Amino acid sequence: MMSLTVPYIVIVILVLSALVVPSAVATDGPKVQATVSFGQWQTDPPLDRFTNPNDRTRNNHQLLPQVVQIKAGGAVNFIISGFHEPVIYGDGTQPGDINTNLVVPPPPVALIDDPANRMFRGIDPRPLSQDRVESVIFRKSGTYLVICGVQPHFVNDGMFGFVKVTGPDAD
Ligand SMILES: [Cu+2]
Repeated sequence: MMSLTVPYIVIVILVLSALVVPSAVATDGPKVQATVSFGQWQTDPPLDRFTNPNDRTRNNHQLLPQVVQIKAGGAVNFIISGFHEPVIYGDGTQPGDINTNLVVPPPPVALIDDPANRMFRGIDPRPLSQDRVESVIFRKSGTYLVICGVQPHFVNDGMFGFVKVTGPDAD
């Protein structure tokens, strides 16, 4: 009898704990996550990636949507198509604050490497498959700048956006 009673109590405690946890952290409800398309393959004229999977002349350099809003404790899933690198800066950073002369030099292209106020840098895209996902959690409210670290994409094409995170903070 004792051997059955103890596990039953443990299960009850675990179930009760599971009911409490979702109210303490933002793991449920609307705006707990958002998806950002980070670079897009073009379709006009038609693009056939079957034989040429990474035709850089047929890639669109935008964040879609450019602004997303989530709750603190939520995540943004960056769906990366093509040669790009998501880099995220702290609350209040503006595009003009980025020193685009600080770079990891080519080849094949300069990658912006300004560490000031940087809170996240995606994996080095040079040796990788170009299509991938990086999911990033935001625990504190604020407005966060997201740029593409590929220097000409940010400087020439304005490839950046913002993540707006609403409180309360998920500390
Ligand atoms: Cu890019």
